[in-house]
Amino acid sequence: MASLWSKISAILPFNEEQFPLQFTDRVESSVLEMLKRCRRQLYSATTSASHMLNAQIILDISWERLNTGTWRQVDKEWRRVYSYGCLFKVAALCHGNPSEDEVLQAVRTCDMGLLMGAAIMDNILQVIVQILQQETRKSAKEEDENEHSEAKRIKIASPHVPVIKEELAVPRIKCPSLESFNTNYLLPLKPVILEGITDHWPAFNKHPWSIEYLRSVAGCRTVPVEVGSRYTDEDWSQTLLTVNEFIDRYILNKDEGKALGYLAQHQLFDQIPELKEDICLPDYCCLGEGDEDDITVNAWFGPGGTVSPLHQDPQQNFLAQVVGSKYIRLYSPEDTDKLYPHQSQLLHNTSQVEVENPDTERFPEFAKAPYLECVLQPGDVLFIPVRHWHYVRSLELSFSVSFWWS
Ligand SMILES: O=C(O)CCC(=O)C(=O)O
Repeated sequence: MASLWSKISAILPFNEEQFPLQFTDRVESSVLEMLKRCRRQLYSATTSASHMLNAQIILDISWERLNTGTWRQVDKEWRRVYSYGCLFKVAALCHGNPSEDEVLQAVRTCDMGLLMGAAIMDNILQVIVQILQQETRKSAKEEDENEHSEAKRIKIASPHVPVIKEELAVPRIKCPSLESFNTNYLLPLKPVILEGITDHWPAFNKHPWSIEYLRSVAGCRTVPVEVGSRYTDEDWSQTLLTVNEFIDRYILNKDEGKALGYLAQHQLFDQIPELKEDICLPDYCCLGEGDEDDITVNAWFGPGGTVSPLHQDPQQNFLAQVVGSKYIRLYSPEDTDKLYPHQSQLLHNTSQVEVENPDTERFPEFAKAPYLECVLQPGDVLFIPVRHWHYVRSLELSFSVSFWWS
């Protein structure tokens, strides 16, 4: 991997003078001095253990700042310092002739910077991680070939598939015109399943999404994962895992008896642009008032049985099913009083009711709330109007993508 360093150094500024290190005085001068020392070392001909040590000092100091107070209170300057720490650590790891393990550590370091830091130097960590991934892909491919039958080993749970009553079924429509969608669904805020609008997505054709494909484009990438059946449960938590670890542990269930895991997050497509290229924004988003850049694209990847409790969101939503199927219930915001939202500020958008097993004594009005339901199949896109309550349970291994837009 000797050429790796030449690829990385080619995207670094040409010399120390051109390497930006500008911070406000909220970053202490001692930290700035340490950053400058790392910068000097980056351009020195020799490498020594102190390069790694100094990068780690920056990471440790900024990590403490990142973990003080709530995330909103964290000063962006400290997130930038953290990203610089990641950049210097990656340089220390990849200088010379890094081992496979050092390259994997460098990928993880870039991901930590992308997740916890703030963009620096035209998002240089994103560019570096692409270079690193090209190196790791070769060995990942070999492993894939050895494990090519793993998809067949996925335990098929026998999910409880509800029978959808015709009168409660979310209507379906094939490729409506923009005008027809606007008049009949968007303006009156009525849910509908749009069929046939994802046929051209590479995720269904050029690169059909599968466990093998995910391993090949993102296996070594570190991502946040939700652990637990549902986010309202007390034992629910979040952790960081590589996509390979997530698949082994929660999709292939190698650790028998573990809780459910859900890769549910909005950064995935920014972190792994190859995956974003496999999906397309639905044209209907142009009917909104917001900019295309304001659309949030979320990934929802998990085994059968993951549940998103009944909740509402402040934006319009297109929920597209790519792999597997999901049972979904929708309630109108007009019926919020029958849905018993949690009292706390944090969960006020989430109902206390377990939709498929309601406690009728505690929540007597719930049974009176009218609803629509559906089983979302690959290729279907469900329009969930703004503030419509939705409950989602995956019936099998599932990957969906949602677009939040205004
Ligand atoms: O698919 C899921 O589990 C939840 C989707 C969701 O809540 C959303 O897109 O807002």
